[in-house]
Amino acid sequence: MIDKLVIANRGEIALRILRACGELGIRTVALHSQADADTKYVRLASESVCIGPAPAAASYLNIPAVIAAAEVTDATAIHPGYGFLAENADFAERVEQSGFIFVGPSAETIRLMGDKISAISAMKASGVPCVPGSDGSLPDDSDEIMRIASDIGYPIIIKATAGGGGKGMRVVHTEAALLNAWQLTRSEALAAFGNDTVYMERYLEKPRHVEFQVLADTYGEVVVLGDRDCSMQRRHQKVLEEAPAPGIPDDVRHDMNERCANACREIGYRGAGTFEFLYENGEFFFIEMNTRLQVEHPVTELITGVDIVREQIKIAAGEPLSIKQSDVRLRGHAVECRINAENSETFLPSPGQITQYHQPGGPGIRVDSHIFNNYKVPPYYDSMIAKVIAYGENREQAIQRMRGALREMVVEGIDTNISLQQRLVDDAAFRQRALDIHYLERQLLP
Ligand code: MV4
Repeated sequence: MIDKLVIANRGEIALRILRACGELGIRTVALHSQADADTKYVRLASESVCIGPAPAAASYLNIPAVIAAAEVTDATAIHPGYGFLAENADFAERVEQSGFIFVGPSAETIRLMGDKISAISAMKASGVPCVPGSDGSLPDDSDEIMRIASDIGYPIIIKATAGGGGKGMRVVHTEAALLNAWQLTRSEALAAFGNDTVYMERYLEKPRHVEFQVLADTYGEVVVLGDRDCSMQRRHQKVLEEAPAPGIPDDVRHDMNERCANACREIGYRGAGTFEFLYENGEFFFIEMNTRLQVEHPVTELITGVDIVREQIKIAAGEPLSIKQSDVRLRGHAVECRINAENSETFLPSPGQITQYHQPGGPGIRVDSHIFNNYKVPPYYDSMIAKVIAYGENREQAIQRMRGALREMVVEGIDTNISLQQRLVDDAAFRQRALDIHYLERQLLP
C-alpha cells in the first residue's frame, strides 16, 4: 500500500491529486518552488517541501531535488501529474531505483512511446490502425526518400521521432520541395532533441483529434474509458475538449476500444494512458501515445463515473482495477473549457494578481482550479488557471450549461481567454457539428 505520496507538480493538477489522496486516506507531500509557497495545495497537503527557485528547471524539473524530497519525507510513491517530469523515462527509472513507486507506466514503456517510430511500430504490430507512411526511419538516401514519398502520395508530412505535440514536423506538398524539407526537419530535430531521426506519413488535411483513455493494472486487466474529441486547439494547445467524440458510429468506437485494449495487453501497459488518433472520413489513424494523466481527463470522468486519478494511484499501489470493461457505460456528454491567464488579442500570458474571482456552479458544473481571490498568477509556468467542465444528458445540454457557467465566471485583475471560450460555445458551426483541428485558427480567430 501507499501511505505517503509526493505530488511532483503544481497548480490545479496538484490539487486534483491531493483530493484523490484524501479520499484514499493517503498522506501527501506537496513539492513547490519558491514562487508557489503560498498556494492552496501547499496549505492542504500533509507536508510540503520547497524544492528550489521559481524557474521550473531549478524546481519542478529538478530530478535530484524531487528524489531528495521524497527521501527526507519518507514517502512511498511519487505522482508526476502532467507536463514537467511526467513523461521523462530517466526520471521514472531513478524514482524506482531510489525505492519509490512511480505513479505511471514503466520507464521502458515511457521510452517506447517517447520515440514516435517505436511507438507506431508497436501499435501497428498489435493491430492499431496507423497513418500510411515510411514504416520506420527515413534512410540517408535522396532517391529512396523520393520513392517512399511518391509511394505514399503527396501531401506528406515529415516528423521527428523524438518530437511530438507539434514540434519537429513539416508538411510537404510537392516533389520539388521534398529534399529541402527533409534536410531542414532533420537539422531542426537535431538542434531541438539531439536526435535527427525522422519519418514520413501521408498528411491528413482536415482530420479531427480523437483520443482514447485507458487504464491498465499490473494483473493484465485493461479498461477503455471511451474517447474524447480535442480538435479545438490553437498552436497545438488544446482549448476545449469533449467526451464522447461526436458522431463516431457505435461499431467503430467499439472496434477502436478493443484495438486499444489489445495493444495495452500486448505491450504490458500499466496505469493511465491515452491513444491519440487523427480521425478523417470515418477512419482512425494512430499518431502518438501519452503515458500520463491528461489535462482533459475530467470529461471522461464525468461520462463514465470513474475517478481516473484514484484508479491510477490504486494501480500503482498494486491493487486490481475496481471496474471491468463490461461496467463501463458512456452516459451523457461533457465539455471542458481551459481558462488561461492570457491576453485575448495577443494570446500573450497575463500573470498578476486576481482581484476578483467568482467560480461558476450549479447542476452539471465542475471547476478544477487552484486559484482564489487575491491569488497571484506567477509568470514562470503554463498560463492555464482553471478548467470549467460541464456535464449534460446530451451535447446540447452540456454546451448550454457551459454557456451559463462562462457567463457566471468572473476573473478580474488579469486578462483571460473566457471571451474566446464564449465565442466558441456560441458558434453555430461548433454547436451543429464536429469540427476539424484547423477550424479554431482558420475560422474563429481574427
Ligand atoms: C499529423 C497531421 C496530419 N497528418 N499527421 C501535430 C502534433 C502531433 N501530435 C501530430 N500532429 C499532426 N500530425 C499526419 N499524418 C496533423 C497534425 C496536427 C495536429 C494534430 C492534432 C492536433 C492538432 C494539430 C494541429 C496541427 C497539425
